[in-house]
Amino acid sequence: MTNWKELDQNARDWIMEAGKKIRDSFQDELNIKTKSNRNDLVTNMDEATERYFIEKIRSTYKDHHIMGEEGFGDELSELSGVTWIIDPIDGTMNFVHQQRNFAISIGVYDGKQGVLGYIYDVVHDELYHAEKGRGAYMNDQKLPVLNEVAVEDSVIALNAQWMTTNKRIDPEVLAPLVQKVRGTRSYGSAAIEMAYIASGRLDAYISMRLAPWDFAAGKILIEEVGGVVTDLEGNELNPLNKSSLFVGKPGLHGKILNNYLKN
Ligand code: 2AM
Ligand code: CA
Repeated sequence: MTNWKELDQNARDWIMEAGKKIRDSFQDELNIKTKSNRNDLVTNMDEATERYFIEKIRSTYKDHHIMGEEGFGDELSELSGVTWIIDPIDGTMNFVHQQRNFAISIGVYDGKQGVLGYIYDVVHDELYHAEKGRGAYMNDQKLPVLNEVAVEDSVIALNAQWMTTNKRIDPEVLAPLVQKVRGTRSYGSAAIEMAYIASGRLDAYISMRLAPWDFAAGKILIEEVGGVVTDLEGNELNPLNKSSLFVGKPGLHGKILNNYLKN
C-alpha cells in the first residue's frame, strides 16, 4: 500500500531542494545543447535536476516507475503501479533566455489515475499542488473553484506560432477566437500556463503539441478546481502520449470547442 501522505511530503521536500539548486545555478555558467532542432534546448541543469529526482525516488520507492523528459527514467508502454511523470525544467527556453517563467512539473499517477500534481515556479517561489479529490493549492492556500466566463471576457494563452503556417493547425482556425477574446498571453511554459488556469490568472490555454511531462501535473491541478482538460478535439488525454492540449474554465471550454475549434 502506498503511503500517499508520506509520498506527498517527500515530493515537496525534493521539489523545494531541486528549486534551490536551480536558483543557485544562476551564478554558474550554463551548458546549453540542442535536441531535435535549434529551438529545442536542454541544459546541464535539466539533466542534473532529473537525475536528482530519479536518485531520490529510486532509493526511497524501489517499485515505482519514472517517466522523465530527459530520458533517465524508464521506457514505459503502460501505466501500472505508481508512476512519477517528471519535467525537471518546463520552459527551458525561458530558463536559458530569461531566468524566469519556467517550472518543475511532477505528476504522480496510480495506474492511469493522476493522484498528486506539483508545479513549482522556482523563481517566484510559488508551489502549486493538488491531490485528487482534495483540492488544489498555491503555497498551501486553497484555490477556489473556477467560475464561468464569457468568451469575450476571457484571457487565453497560446503561442503565436499556431497563427502562422505550421504542420499542426490551419492558422485561420484560431483567428476568429483571437479576435473575440479580451486578450491573449504566451508564457512559454505549459506547466506555468496550466498553473495559471488553476489559479484563475488565465481562462483557457491551447497548445498543439505537448508531451506527458508537460501536462501530467497541470491536469490534476485544473481538474481539482473544476476546469476542463482535453485535447483539441475534446478527447481525454492519454498520459503516455504526446498530444494537443486544450484546457479552460468550465463552460468556456465547451463554448470555444464547439464554436471555434470544431469545424
Ligand atoms: P519544455 O520547455 O519542457 O521543452 C513551450 O511552448 C512549451 O511547450 C513548454 O512547456 C515546452 O516544454 C513545450 N514544448 C516545446 N516543444 C515541444 C515539443 N516538441 N514536444 C512537446 N512539448 C514541447
Ligand atoms: Ca523540460
